[in-house]
Amino acid sequence: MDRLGSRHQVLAELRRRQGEYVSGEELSRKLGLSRTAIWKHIQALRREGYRISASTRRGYALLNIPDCFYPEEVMAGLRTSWLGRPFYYYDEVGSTNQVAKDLADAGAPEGTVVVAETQKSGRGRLGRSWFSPGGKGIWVSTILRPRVPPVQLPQVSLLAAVAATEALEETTGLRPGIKWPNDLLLRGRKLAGILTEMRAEMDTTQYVVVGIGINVNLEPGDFTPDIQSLATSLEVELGRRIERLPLLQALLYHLEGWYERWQEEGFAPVAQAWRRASVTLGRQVRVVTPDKVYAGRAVDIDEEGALLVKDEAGRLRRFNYGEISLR
Ligand code: BTX
Repeated sequence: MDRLGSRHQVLAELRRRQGEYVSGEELSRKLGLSRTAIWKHIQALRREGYRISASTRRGYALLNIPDCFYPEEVMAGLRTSWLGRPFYYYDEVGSTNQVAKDLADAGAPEGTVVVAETQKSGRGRLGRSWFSPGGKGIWVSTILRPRVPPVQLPQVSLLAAVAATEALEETTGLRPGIKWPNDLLLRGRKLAGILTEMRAEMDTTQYVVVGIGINVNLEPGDFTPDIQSLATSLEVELGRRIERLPLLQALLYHLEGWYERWQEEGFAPVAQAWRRASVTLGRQVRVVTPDKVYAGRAVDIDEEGALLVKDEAGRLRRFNYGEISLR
């Protein structure tokens, strides 16, 4: 057994009996390791942020696991059947979407997930950037290989927004509104964003990378001045720290569920859930496209996920992508 493997075994044993003391002798016997080796593993785990009590008489007890996305912690409570396998965890990357795209280009399977504590050049849509400070949010990308033609791919962004809303509601009780196509807002401020990037040829989809960023434990002073008045976080809204691990696990669970449902039943159920969570429909909006700005009332999304906007003259326009502001 290599060093990392035996450290995982020590952790697994302590986790199985979390809060209880397990004697060094018992661990040593069960895992076939010397008492000194066990002590070294305990020290390494403590350096990673695990709170472990050590008593000469009683042994070791796991008191607390760190709020990090260590693969063994994510896997321990993951309710998905395929999403999250394999799971890549980084302390720091440029962009998890870029890492996921490189992996997908190299043949990584559907279900691959990439998570980082910090992104140095996190990306937003249309060449914008996404502020992703260390340990304060969920910065995650997933590789999906849907069996649909590329025209249907914008629907993946909408289903991801629905999944994220449900995961947030399940773990925090908050229910963000979705601004078309996939911004999650609380009190009109951006809590989370979604960036989907794809590789497709003619009418075949190779892969879609769904990148989701959720502001979890950012405090007001953490935001950069340019986004301070536009952005929010769960901590700001709830006035307390939120554990990120169960939220990531819920996010992957709901994303897998909605993705499977979409593949089996098509877009209709996604559209229905999206409409319920939408803060866009029924509102006066301005749609900014590269060549023009259109004003009108957002009336619906169509069967492909495009936004339908009716102007004052009663003309209906359809937008596949673009940027809207709510008025
Ligand atoms: P977006 O283009 O809708 O939003 C980007 C805009 O939002 C920025 O121009 C800025 O005004 C504002 N902004 C930047 N950072 C934040 C933040 N942390 N909270 C609120 N507002 C912010 C939304 O793009 C898509 C974001 C996807 C982010 C994920 S994180 C994991 C994955 N990897 C990656 O590089 N991007 C995705």
